Amino acid sequence: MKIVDAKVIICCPGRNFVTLKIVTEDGLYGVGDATLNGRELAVASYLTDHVVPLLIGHDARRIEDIWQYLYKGAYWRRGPVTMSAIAAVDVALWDIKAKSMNAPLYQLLGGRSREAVLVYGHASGTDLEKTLGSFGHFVSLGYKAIRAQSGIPGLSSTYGLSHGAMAYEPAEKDAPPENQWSTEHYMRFVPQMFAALRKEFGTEIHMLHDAHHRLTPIEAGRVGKDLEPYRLLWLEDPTPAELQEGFRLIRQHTTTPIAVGEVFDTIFDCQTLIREQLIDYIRATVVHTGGITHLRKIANLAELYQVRTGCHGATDLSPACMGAALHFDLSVHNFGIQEYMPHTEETDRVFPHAYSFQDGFMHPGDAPGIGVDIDEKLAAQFPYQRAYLPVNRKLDGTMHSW
Ligand code: EZ4
Ligand code: CO
Repeated sequence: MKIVDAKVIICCPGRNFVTLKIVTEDGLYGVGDATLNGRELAVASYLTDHVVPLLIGHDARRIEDIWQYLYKGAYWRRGPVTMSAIAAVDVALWDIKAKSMNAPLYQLLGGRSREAVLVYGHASGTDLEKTLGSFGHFVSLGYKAIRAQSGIPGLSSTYGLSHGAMAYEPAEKDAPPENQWSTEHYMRFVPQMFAALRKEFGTEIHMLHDAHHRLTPIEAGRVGKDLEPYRLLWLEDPTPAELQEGFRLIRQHTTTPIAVGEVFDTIFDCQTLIREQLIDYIRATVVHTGGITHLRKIANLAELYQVRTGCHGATDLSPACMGAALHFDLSVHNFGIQEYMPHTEETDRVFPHAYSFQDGFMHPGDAPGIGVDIDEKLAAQFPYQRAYLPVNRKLDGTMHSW
């Protein structure tokens, strides 16, 4: 089953997506997401200029071998650009293989381990009252787990807040927007927010929170301790994880479960975190971590240490990534939860898909392959638009992370 063609499709149906489509000699094709928010064209070039020419003539069935060929063959290992490009090839090949067997991908991954995939939605508001209202909206839609983010008194703007009722898009056109940050203001406010949420919505619903890498380890220990009474499902990205040892300090101070890894690109980024049981959920995802092939290895390592998966699933991950992630989630034994933010209606039209949401759970559907396609003609009507994630500055102007 020789690969005869491969092409990169860049489109912006509300936000930018990079998609790889691989075609075989029998006319079967597969798609894979290659979107890297704010650096999209670097991955597109990596694929078009350096990967596509190598793929032509390869046997599409040799998924593991092609993965190793691209990873080891590049000489320059790891990094988000490389690993997103490899992920796109990997997912397109899994899509092709599953289609060739007329089976949904999860059947090739060992079959389903559960009925459906628990997802969490995103409540947010510019102040506490609006966040409570948004949380109630997600409860009414049937969500069983909800992340809460809020504007913070004393700060003019905060990362991670949605501009509409449902769609959430952190990147903005042309140049990075600037947000304000003060750890002191944040640390005073967050426990109050969860006290109010638990008071209004009770103990049954799962609550999550994302600190977006903005705390030092000891500050994160304090936040985790202050949030213990509110029993979060997780506190996400408490501190930047380049320093994996930093999480030891957090663990010494709190039993609030910790999730990290949406910016990771290989198993090497999380091996200390997992082996030392410094985290509870690993957020590495299909598109930024080398595809299904590599993510399964991370999940298998995590299983040994009772760490569960919690894949990143923001809107900058395309429906092709969401489809692949749901097959992974349904099949992998140590699944925990999947992030879900619905895409815009234009995005859903450009990427017809078999997956669905019902009552707080998702299912990848039973269409052969990953169950996600791309309408190339429609995609061509939405050309690329430069956009960047925001930066964060402290009140005195110093750059802060996110
Ligand atoms: O900042 O997807 O948990 N979700 C997040 C997201 C990420 C964006 C980055 O592109 O933190 O909002
Ligand atoms: Co996050």
